[in-house]
Amino acid sequence: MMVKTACPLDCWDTCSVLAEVRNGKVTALTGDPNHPITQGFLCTRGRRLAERLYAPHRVLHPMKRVGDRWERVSWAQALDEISGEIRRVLETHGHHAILHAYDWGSGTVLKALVQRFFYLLGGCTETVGSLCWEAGLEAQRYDFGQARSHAPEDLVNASGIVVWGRNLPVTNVHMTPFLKRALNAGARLVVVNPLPTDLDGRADLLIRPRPGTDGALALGALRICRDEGWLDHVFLRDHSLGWDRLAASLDAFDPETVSAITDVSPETLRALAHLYGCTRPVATLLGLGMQRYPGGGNTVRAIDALAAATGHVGVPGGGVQYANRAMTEYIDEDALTLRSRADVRTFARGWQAQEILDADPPIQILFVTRTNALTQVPDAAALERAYRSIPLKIVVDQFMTKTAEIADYLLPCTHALEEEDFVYSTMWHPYVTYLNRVVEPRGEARPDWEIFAGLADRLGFGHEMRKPLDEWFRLALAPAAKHGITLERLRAEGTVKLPTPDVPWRDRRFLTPSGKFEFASSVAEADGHSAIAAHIPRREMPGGREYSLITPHPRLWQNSQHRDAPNLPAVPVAEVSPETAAREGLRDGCLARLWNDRAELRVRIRVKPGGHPGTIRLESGWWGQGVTINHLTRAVRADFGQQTAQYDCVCRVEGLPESDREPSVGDGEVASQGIAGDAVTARAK
Ligand SMILES: Nc1nc2c(c(=O)[nH]1)N[C@H]1C(S)=C(S)[C@@H](COP(=O)(O)OP(=O)(O)OC[C@H]3O[C@@H](n4cnc5c(=O)[nH]c(N)nc54)[C@H](O)[C@@H]3O)O[C@H]1N2
Ligand SMILES: Nc1nc2c(c(=O)[nH]1)N[C@H]1C(S)=C(S)[C@@H](COP(=O)(O)OP(=O)(O)OC[C@H]3O[C@@H](n4cnc5c(=O)[nH]c(N)nc54)[C@H](O)[C@@H]3O)O[C@H]1N2
Ligand code: SF4
Ligand SMILES: [Mo]
Repeated sequence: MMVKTACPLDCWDTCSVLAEVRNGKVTALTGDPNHPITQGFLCTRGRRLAERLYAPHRVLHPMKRVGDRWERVSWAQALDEISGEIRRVLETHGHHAILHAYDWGSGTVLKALVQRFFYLLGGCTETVGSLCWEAGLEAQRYDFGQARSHAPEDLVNASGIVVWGRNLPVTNVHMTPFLKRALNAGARLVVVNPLPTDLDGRADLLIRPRPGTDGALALGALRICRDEGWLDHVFLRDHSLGWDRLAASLDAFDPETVSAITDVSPETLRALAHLYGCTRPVATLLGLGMQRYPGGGNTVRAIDALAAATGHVGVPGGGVQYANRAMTEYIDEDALTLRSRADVRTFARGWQAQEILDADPPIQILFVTRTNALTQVPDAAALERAYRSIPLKIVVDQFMTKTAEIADYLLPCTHALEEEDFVYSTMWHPYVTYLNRVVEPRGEARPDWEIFAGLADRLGFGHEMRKPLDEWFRLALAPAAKHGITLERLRAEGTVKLPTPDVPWRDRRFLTPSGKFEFASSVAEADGHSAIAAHIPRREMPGGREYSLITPHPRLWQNSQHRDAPNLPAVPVAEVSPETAAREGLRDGCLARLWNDRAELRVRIRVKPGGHPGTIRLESGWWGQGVTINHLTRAVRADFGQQTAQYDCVCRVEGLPESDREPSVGDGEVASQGIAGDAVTARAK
């Protein structure tokens, strides 16, 4: 039997998936050839969903910490004890003493019911802000009024394509066929990234900026366009606000100065300016990497300004494509959460550690859902200390994660293949896909909503959490239904397109206060920022023997979700340039230590040519040694929103004698069961 469902992972692509089921077990997962965008193939992460479903170490029963051991308990016992504590804390400290820390480990719509539970308590403290993309979203809100992307099929209309800080062939694989089609039709490709990517071989122009300096790069290119007159004067006059102010500021960005800031030669800078100024149209595909710096939001504004002033906004084959927030207009998650009724205190995901330690009322109970915060939040050692200070900690997950290791209860939730739901992502294409339940839940796993409904039963509001699923789906789909996208249609067709514009801003009516594209934004100014895009230098400056440490998303797995990954190397691999290798005496394949004043990590060196020479790459999500990558990063804030700037990080590197014991995969296994201490020390400050 084939069952159609979808991939729930936090990803650009939102694939629809065909699951082959035999005797009640999933035997194969394939891509759905009928999905217009994801077209029948899955990435490694999607294909491995079945391995995660059947992973032998998946947690299938409620677990309770008793002393330094985990004990299996019944759902009734776990829910009775936890709801008792909730009742007590509500009476003694009030609802703000309960912290709900969550993220997007699974992106299906009914996950919103977990928030509903906390809001029905009167409110709670919850994590907000982003480790991911908020500075860029805010930047595009200032410029356009909202971040919007073109339909994927529109890319073929582009004559130039700039892939700017997006690791497209790895993180957004289903864009690749559209890109290939456009390149085969003659489009020129520019790649802007300090690190090598699989696209580099096809690029007409490769730009390797010093990490965190893309804002200066874009403003430098825009200055050349200004001086050469390579501008769209009609757009500037009729459809934009504040150009003169931005244009005047560009005097500071002459090619020599920009070259000194960015390490990009004046000739390459001119080639970039020439592409934007003299090729029409140019599509800019932004990733998230370049906004995880102190000036990240301003960087996105500078790139928006470059593309807008040279005439690439609101035209087929153009756009500065970062996210597709127009989709939020068609799905009403607030109807599920009841957010507006609640009294919510907020802590930022990125720097919640200090907020927890300073909290009044103090946090008494921590609930963690859909995140492995202790591997993913920068300065993980500080967060671990803060979490450990909380008297009662409950983690809802499928695995004994680094975060679950320090909990008092681990409650097992279902896997997406065991759930009925629907899913969409506001990162890229506008399709919503229905998840049919493929198999029965393993063990005693329950959907998140049902776990919290069980607590609500005991606290006297179970009826508010238990409606037929169709009722929840209809509430969420109410705005889409006005456009004919009903639950019945979604169920029948499986995948449905939301009516977002294929070419945003074609009518030149922007969602900013002026209705124009805003080079100078009063909203940015009111939020305490420069009205125009500025270059904000990074704070941890590489130089001498200190290297930029970039910790991008892993090739083979999703964030930290790799407990099922085959052939996981026992130590993480750090890619260094030949220049760094020569300078530090590192051989390809040698063991090394990587350290800064926050932590130290043992790595295996891979010498990789082609990137910015002073940059080290280490995939994020690692937690095999007890230490995580994010013990090295800093919990600092980017300029806009509540976004972290975790790529603003430097480290040193030094070879180790081969006789040094390399931790085996077994060490990772032991550390992640929470039985042993750290295999390798985290020198937490
Ligand atoms: N395989 C895989 N795919 C994923 C994920 C995963 O974990 N694994 N995670 C998903 C999630 S949650 C997200 S948010 C997306 C992220 O998707 P992407 O934005 O494509 O990926 P990132 O790894 O966040 O970083 C993007 C790129 O930014 C580059 N970069 C870093 N600093 C700079 C800079 O200063 N300037 C420029 N120009 N580039 C810079 C990095 O080298 C990297 O190639 O991917 C999703 N897809
Ligand atoms: N250094 C560095 N740090 C980063 C990044 C980086 O590039 N570099 N990227 C950042 C980005 S873009 C992101 S999005 C974050 C991601 O941060 P997280 O969302 O914390 O990352 P994941 O490792 O995907 O953890 C999700 C957890 O949810 C669990 N889970 C899966 N499905 C469900 C479910 O249905 N219910 C529940 N309750 N749990 C479920 C998984 O088993 C997993 O443990 O990391 C950020 N951290
Ligand atoms: S992780 Fe992304 S690309 Fe991979 S199968 Fe899931 S939605 Fe598709
Ligand atoms: Mo993300």
